Amino acid sequence: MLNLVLFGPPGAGKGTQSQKLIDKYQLVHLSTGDILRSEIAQGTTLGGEAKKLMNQGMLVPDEVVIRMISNKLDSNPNAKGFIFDGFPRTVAQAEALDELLETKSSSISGMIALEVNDDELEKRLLMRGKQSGRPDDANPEVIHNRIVEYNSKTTPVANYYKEQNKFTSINGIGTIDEIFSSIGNVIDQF
Ligand code: B4P
Repeated sequence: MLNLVLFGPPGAGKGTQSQKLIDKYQLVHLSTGDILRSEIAQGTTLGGEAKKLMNQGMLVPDEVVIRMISNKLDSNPNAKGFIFDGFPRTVAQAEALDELLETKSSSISGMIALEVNDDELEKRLLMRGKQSGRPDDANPEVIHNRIVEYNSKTTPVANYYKEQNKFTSINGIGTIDEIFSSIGNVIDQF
């Protein structure tokens, strides 16, 4: 099984690259951001709670996203593998993911981190905010909060995978196809 963690700050291009990766490798795409936005759109209780936090640029509680991922793993028993996009975002989520995969006699193949500087991130997210109307992309203060959350809670997740020799970082600036090709080169080494 190919189980890939796509990592990087908000706006690094995880969602963009995931779309291309699922086509090429026939993996199941698990984006916690997409699942949460779908809960919000459906007006569920979980969506209502998540909306308040997401609109401030804060992370949703670990137990909520871990339960969501656990359900998705259970509902795809015949998957060739998974792309974890935007998850894990904390060390507790990374530990829980290892435990969930172990119960399925599987494990993470590797983490690929997209490196993009803060100025470029802000530019991309504000641009998307104008086109998509995503409230967390429309406001520079919220974008700043997301980057702060990333630096304090999510960056340590990279060390978790470095300690397991499963971490590779690549340049996330360039054309979408150039970055996709760099990711493919890393996957070929797994
Ligand atoms: P996410 O939905 O995961 O989104 P993201 O980090 O904003 O974006 P991503 O990196 O996928 O960027 P994209 O490809 O779209 O998170 C949203 C919120 O959900 C979080 O803030 C948090 O509140 C909550 N959440 C989600 N998961 C959670 C978890 N596990 N635990 C707790 N809370 C969680 O690209 C962005 C833009 O850049 C696009 O407009 C794209 O067109 C552009 N772009 C992409 N590649 C480019 C390139 N090479 N050059 C130029 N532009 C590019």
